[in-house]
Amino acid sequence: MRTQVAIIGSGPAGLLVGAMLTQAGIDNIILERKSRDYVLGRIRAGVLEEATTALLHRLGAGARLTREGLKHDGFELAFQGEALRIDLAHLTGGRTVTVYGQTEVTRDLMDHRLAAGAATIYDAENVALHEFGSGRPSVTYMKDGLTQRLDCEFIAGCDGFHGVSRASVPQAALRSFERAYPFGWLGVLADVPPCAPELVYAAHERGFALCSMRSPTRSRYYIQCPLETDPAQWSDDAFWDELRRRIGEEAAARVVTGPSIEKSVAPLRSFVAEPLRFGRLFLAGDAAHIVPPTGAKGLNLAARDAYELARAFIEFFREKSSAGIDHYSKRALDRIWRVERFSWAMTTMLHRFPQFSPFEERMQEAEFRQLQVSEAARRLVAENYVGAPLPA
Ligand code: FAS
Ligand code: PHB
Repeated sequence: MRTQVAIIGSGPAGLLVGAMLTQAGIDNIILERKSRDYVLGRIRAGVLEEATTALLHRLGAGARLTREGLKHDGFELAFQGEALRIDLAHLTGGRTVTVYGQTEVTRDLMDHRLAAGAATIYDAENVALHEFGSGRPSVTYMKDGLTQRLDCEFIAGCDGFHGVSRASVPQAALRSFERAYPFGWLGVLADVPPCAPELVYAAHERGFALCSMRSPTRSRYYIQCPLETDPAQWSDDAFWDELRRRIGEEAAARVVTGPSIEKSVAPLRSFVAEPLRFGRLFLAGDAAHIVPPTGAKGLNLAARDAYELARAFIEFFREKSSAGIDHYSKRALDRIWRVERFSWAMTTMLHRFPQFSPFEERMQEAEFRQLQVSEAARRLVAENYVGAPLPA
């Protein structure tokens, strides 16, 4: 088989690269190691920047998002029980975010791809990348017990942090930067109404908690937990009790409890690989970087990578210009590091770090107090949270 761009991974990054290439008439095939249902079963992000929603609409994949997405023009920070609203719309000249689960984004993009007749090969096992340093890259994989080969002109490595793409790059050619946090997030999804109209990020001496949602009848909650936490060891009641201890009496009184429909632990990590290009192989999304979810950036960062990489491929095939692909890595990394900083800063301010000295704990409080007294400080948080607009 042959295609112009082989895309590894059917998460948001791979699906968005594929959708943009298909819209531009550039042939592409997605190789996904799991089934469609398995990919859709993963509960991940929940907040979309305007740039991400604009991209979905430009691709013609935004109809359900318009119907079901919840537009939010602010969120709340709570620090040891003191609340502070970040008025996104006021601070950014009207910019907002949309609450719409990553699962739904993935479903919409998969359905959009199917309707466009673009190919995704699910359950593709043992994917291997070949000769991407030359002008003749190819990908091999196992499907139904048979080894298949896909010749291509470019490979988009969109296969997440544990994927094969970054792992295929010779160690000497790649430099990575990592900060592993000494805790994780225990997340619960439940069909109960949210406790507040907007997201609540709460710092508490017992640990961080986040009140989020998926719809007016479905809530998503997180509490900071030790890395080795086994979600099965947490009863629903124990989770609800701990959540209410951390979010302040007013919000706690509004929490509606119910049976969890999903319960999982996610580790928190900051990670960047440099560079993002290796000959004909390009990394995008979690294959290239990881942010702690405190800034609601992971999915949005992946979407922006996908936008820039797909435009670079389109420029190459349409205008025979390599300017886009030659500048992709530097341009993306400049943006990625700024988002890494924001996600790291939000995580550092709001979580309980067992190894922090009393001085560092005062610095956490000072970060919050600075936001209380300075509109400029709140504007910086708001601008980072809503993200940069998509170019016209
Ligand atoms: P993804 O990991 O989504 O997709 C990669 C795809 O590649 C997967 O479908 C995988 O099956 C496939 N793949 C992997 N190896 C392969 C191989 N060898 N061959 C073929 N296919 C392969 N972000 C937020 O903003 N908020 C959150 O609350 C949040 N929670 C998260 C919780 C967890 C447990 C995780 C892991 C991430 C979370 N994230 C969150 C970040 C997440 O949303 C990512 O940023 C987003 O999924 C990135 O999308 P992709 O880059 O497409 O990677
Ligand atoms: C979520 O709803 O899953 C979510 C929202 C905001 C975050 C992280 C996760 O910062």
